[in-house]
Amino acid sequence: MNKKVYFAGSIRGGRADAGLYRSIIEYIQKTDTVLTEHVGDLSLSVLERGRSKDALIWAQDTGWLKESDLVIAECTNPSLGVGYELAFAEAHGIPCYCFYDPDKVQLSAMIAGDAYFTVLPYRRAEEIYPQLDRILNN
Ligand code: 6K6
Repeated sequence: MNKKVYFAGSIRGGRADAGLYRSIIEYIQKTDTVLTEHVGDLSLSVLERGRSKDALIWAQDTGWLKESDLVIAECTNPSLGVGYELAFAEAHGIPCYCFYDPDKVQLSAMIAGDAYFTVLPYRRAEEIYPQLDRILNN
């Protein structure tokens, strides 16, 4: 269907799940466009960057959010940036789907308690892909 998907996953919040992010991104890319492929980059540097660089990242990411058809977030690894992106997407009326593993984390009440978000718990990564098919209408 070639939807524009904004995939959100932790960067400075921690990269423990980066391999899963990459697998999800590659799966979505079989049928649709992922605007944020770098989130699944296993070599991504999470070193501190200057404020001017951060301003460019914010401008680029909020621009991509505004043009996206939907947001898919992997929320198991808590991330301020992912929480911000979800709130930003909600403010712009963009549908948001939030995956997380309840055996690893208690999802923030600010996500779990907001009926705007479609929250999708999973216990094995394989459970994510059929859900993606449903979300993307494939
Ligand atoms: C990109 C490639 C190499 O280095 C970078 C610089 N960092 C970021 N680039 C693009 N988006 C970013 C970057 N840092 C955070 N984000 C956005 O915030 C992503 O879209 C993630 O979904 C989210 C992660 O937030 P933190 O708070 O975990 O960093």
